[in-house]
Amino acid sequence: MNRLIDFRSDTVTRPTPEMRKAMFEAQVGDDVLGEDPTVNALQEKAAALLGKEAALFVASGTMGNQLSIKAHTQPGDDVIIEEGGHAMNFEGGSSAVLSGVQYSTIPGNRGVFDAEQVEAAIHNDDVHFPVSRLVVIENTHNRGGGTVFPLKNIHRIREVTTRRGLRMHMDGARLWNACVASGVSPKEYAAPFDSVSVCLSKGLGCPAGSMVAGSRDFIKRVHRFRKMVGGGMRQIGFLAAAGIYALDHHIDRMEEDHRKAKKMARGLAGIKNIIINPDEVETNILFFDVSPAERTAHEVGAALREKDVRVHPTSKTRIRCVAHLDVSFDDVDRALEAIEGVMKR
Ligand code: TLP
Repeated sequence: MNRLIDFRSDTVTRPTPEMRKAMFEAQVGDDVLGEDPTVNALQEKAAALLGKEAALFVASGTMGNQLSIKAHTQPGDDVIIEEGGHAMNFEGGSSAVLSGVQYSTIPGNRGVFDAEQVEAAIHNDDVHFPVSRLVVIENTHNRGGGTVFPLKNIHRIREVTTRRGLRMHMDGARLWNACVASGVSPKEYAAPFDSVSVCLSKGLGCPAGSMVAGSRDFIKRVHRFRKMVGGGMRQIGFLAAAGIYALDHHIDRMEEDHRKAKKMARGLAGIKNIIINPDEVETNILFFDVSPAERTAHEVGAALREKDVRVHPTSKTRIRCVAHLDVSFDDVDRALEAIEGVMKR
C-alpha cells in the first residue's frame, strides 16, 4: 500500500527527529507557577520576534484569538472581521460564549479588505448601535486561499482605528507564511496591532501550541483568562522546546511549501473539470473548484482517499489543499496523478 499523502491541512505534521530530540531534552518546571524555564524562554523569544512587551503560550490558535478578543472587549461590543474570518466562523461560536460580543463583517477580496471598508463598518456613537471595539485581521487568510494581507492596507486601517478609538488584533496563525512570501518581518507586521496570535502547530510543524503577544498589561489579562478556561498547564516546556526549535529552524524553509503549493496549482490548472488560477496561490494554501464535474467536492475527496490522497472539501464544489513539512515535491506529483485519474472518470 502507498503511504498516505495528506494535504488536508498543515496541522497534520508530526515532529521531526530533531524536534523530538529538542523536546526530549527540555528543561521543565511548573508553568502555572511561572517556573518552566523553557516556556519562559519561548515567551521571551516570541515577544522579541514580534516586537511586543510580552507573550504567552496558549494551547491553540482558537485559544489565542478568543482570549485576545475577550481581553479587548466588553459584552455587547462589536468586532469587525472579514466575512470568511476564522475567529468568527470556525471557532465554535466561542466569541459569543466567552466574550458576549457580536460581529460586523466586511466582504474581502480573497480575505483582504481596506481602510474605507473598515470606516464604513464602524458604528457611530449612538445608543441604537453596539460599540465598535476591535478589528480582526487574518494573515495569511485561510479561506481567502492563504492570501498575504498587504502591509500598506494594515497601516491605513490602523490610521482609521486610531482616529475612531478601536483596537486591532491579528490572527497570525500563518503569519510566518506571510512573512516568508512578502519579505515583511514579523515585527513590521505586528507593529500596528495591539495584539497578535501566532501558531506553532501549523506550518512550523509543532505538535501543539500558539503564542499571544501584546503589551505587558494586555498579556496579564490574557493570562488570567487562560487560567479561567483551564488553559494553565504544568510541565509544558516539552511543547515549548518544540516551539523554540521551530522558530529557529522551520520559518525560512516555508518557501519550499509555497513552491509545492504553486506546483500543485499549476498541475491542477491542466486537469479536466478543475477551475483554479495558479497566480492566486501566494503561500501554502490553495483552493480548487470542481463545479464543472458531475461529482461533488465530497465525492471527489472520497475517491481520492481510496488512492491514499487526502484533501479537504470545504463546500459542495470547493476543495482545499495545504502544503507542509510532511509532503514532498514527489508527493505533489503523485497527488496530481491521482486527482487526474479521479477527474477523468
Ligand atoms: N485552522 C484549521 C481548521 O480550523 C480549519 C486549518 O486546518 O486550517 N486561525 C486560523 C487562520 C486558522 O486557520 C486556524 C486553524 C486557527 C486560527 C485555529 O487554530 P487551532 O486549530 O490551533 O485552534
